[in-house]
Order: sequence, then C-alpha cells, then structure tokens
Amino acid sequence: MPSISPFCLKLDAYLRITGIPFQTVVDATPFRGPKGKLPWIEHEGKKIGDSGFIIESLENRFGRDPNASLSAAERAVSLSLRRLLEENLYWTLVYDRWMVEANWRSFRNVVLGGVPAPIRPVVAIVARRGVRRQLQGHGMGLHSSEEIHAIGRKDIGAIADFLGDKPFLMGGAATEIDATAYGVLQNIMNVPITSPIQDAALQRANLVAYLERLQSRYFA
Ligand SMILES: N[C@@H](CCC(=O)N[C@@H](CS)C(=O)NCC(=O)O)C(=O)O
Repeated sequence: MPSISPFCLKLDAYLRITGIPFQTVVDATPFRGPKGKLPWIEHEGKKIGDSGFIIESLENRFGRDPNASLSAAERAVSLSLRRLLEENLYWTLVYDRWMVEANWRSFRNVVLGGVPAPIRPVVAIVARRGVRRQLQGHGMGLHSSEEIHAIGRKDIGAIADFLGDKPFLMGGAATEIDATAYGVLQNIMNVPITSPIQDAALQRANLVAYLERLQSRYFA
C-alpha cells in the first residue's frame, strides 16, 4: 500500500484514475503543508492543502472530471458518501489505530517511522495526546469502544449495500468517490490491525472484490 494516510491514498488514487502525472514526496510529519495536514501538493509554484481542494484545483487546471457523466442527483449521493467516509468512518479508523493498545503498539512505529528513533517515544506520547483531543473534539472519541465499532460496522454495511454488484460505487466506471473509498477502505481492510470493523468489512465479499478491482486496475 503506497500510504497509510487515507487522504494521501485517496489523492494518489484520484491522480491514477484521471491519469494526471505526479510525483510523490514523502514527509515524516504533516506540519509543513499549508494546513498542517497531509496531503498537500506543490503545483506551478503554489502550495495547496486538503485533498478536496487539491482535487478541485486540478479539475479546473486539467479539465479532467471523473464525475462528468454523473447527474446532479448522483453527484449529491457521491458527496454524501464522501462525507460518510471522510468525516465519520475515518474517525473510527483513527480510534482503532491510535487508541486500541494492541494496534497502537505496532502502528506507532509505522506512523512515526520517519521520526528519528531517539526522540520517537516522546513524539509518540505528544502525538497520541493530540489525536485523543481530535477524537474528542470530533465527538467520536466520546463514545465507548463498543459504540465506535457499532458506528463503523454500520457505515461499512451501508457502503457495501450501496455498492451491491456494481463494479464501482457510481456504476460501471470509476469516479471521484472511488478514490475516497479506496483510501479509507484499504486502510481499514488491508492493514495489520485488530478491529471488529475490519472483520465486518472483510466479510462483505463485494467490498473485498471492489478493492481488488481498484488495486489491479490502478495500482498494479
Ligand atoms: N480534509 C483533509 C483531511 C486530511 C487529514 O486529516 N490528514 C491526516 C492524515 S490522514 C493528517 O494530516 N493528520 C495530522 C493531524 O491532524 O495533525 C483532506 O481531505 O485532506
């Protein structure tokens, strides 16, 4: 998997779906970007932060809109799914990685792999405290573990039901929402963590096949 960041992986998938040429740059922390988060890009001398705004600016610049064939109603559904994945399900994944002890023990070495080893333990404590605050500010972190996993399983069920037997979420061709879904679902389903949300997702054969389809078509 090229990135453990769902939003970086989303942008990577979007660029591959649209065929816009790019070069990946890896950084140890998200703080150098214009919004202090990943991903961010540099294009024609401008720095742009936030995957959504990056995609909008690339669409304007390159005129390649993978949603071009969608009706207004389909675009509305696609946006709603995107919000579900990015603004809700994403936070259950953050909880599983950062707050569940068994996962955190291995994940901290991955997420902080670019931080020099001698200062990593201190950075881990500070970073984890920051993520706990983010989870509480969002509201997801106020729920019990069982509640968070129930929320995540419900979202996974909705996505799998909506996908049904279609090749891609909006039909026969990959559109922008598939980039988001790929970024988030890969980071739930194909990572070495213990999570009832991962278990639920792996039981949905259509979701497993969907990720394999995107993987072989765009990340072979
Ligand atoms: N809305 C942003 C979300 C980006 C985001 O949350 N990125 C995470 C990595 S997956 C990040 O940089 N987190 C660091 C932090 O919040 O300090 C987008 O679409 O790009």
